[in-house]
Amino acid sequence: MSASVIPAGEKRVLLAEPRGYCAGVDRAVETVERALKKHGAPIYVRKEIVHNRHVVDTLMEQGVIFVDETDEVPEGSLLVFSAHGVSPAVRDAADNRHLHTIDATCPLVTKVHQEAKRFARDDFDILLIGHDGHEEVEGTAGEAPDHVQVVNGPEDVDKVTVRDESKVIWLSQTTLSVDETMLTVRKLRERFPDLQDPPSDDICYATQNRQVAVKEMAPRCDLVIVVGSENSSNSVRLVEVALQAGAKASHLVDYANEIDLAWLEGVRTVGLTSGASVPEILVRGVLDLLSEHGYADVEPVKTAQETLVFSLPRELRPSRVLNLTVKPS
Ligand code: 0CN
Ligand code: SF4
Repeated sequence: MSASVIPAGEKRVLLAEPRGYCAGVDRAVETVERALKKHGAPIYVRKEIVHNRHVVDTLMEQGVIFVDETDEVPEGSLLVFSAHGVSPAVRDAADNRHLHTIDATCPLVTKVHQEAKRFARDDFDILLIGHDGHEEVEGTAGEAPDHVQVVNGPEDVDKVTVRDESKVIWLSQTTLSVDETMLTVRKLRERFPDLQDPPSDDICYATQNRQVAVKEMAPRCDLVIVVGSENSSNSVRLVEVALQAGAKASHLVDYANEIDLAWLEGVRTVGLTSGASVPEILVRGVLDLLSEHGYADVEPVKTAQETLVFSLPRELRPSRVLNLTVKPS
């Protein structure tokens, strides 16, 4: 037996909980499914409804057409805005084409938009920590383009200039690494001691909870597999968090068949988690593959219980049944 071969009895999987769908993704995907059922194909979605290849491919097979911009949508059609939110300019463009729109923006992204509007109204300089080019950042920055500067990370802090150092606030994208964001904030505060914090956490509960679970299991893992797509910010952050928290290796995969069996050589403990946009069926696929290779022992690592559910956009809520029974007089 070679030194790197681990006896089956010693192999195990640590399965992070919570993982996978958050309340905002669940709502966004259901919004598209219900809109399709109600209005029939084709319906249009601006950008990917959530950043997951499997979700997008599945909806495309059902008749959803994903577009980059509103001008690709025929006048009068139905357009859904994705979970990541849109700027007022995008809403105006959709109105100008007389599109019927349904907004699947996560309410926790909308909350950050409201903060941006409020602090712009009070004439603050808003330092939006987030990734340039990410749809959510474009949407939030678009609420107050004259007041918002995007700060990608600690390396951007020196470039920031503000008009009045006593009126500066930081806000953030919802799906960042908590630790890296706090590092950026510390560096910003060294430059601007009066920097104000957001009224409440902008990094959402789901992003935070998935990072906490990964941090808990990573020090015990030879390998952490994160199921998620490359353009999914929160999923990519989980790989980084796993490595920073002590996992010996970590990889992001969309599907089980992307796992390179060489990754498993000499591995006793595999950690497994998934991003907030990832359907559980994809995690099951990875568990099946791991089981075929001797990792049948699965131990949950539970750090939080999630119960949040968001109601669907108004247009898709079941209509209330009115009791029209007329009582005899
Ligand atoms: O993967 P997602 O669609 O988006 P990001 O992590 O890239 O922001 O997950 C849902 C998050 C939202 C909004
Ligand atoms: Fe909403 Fe957070 Fe989910 Fe994004 S990751 S959709 S902000 S709950």
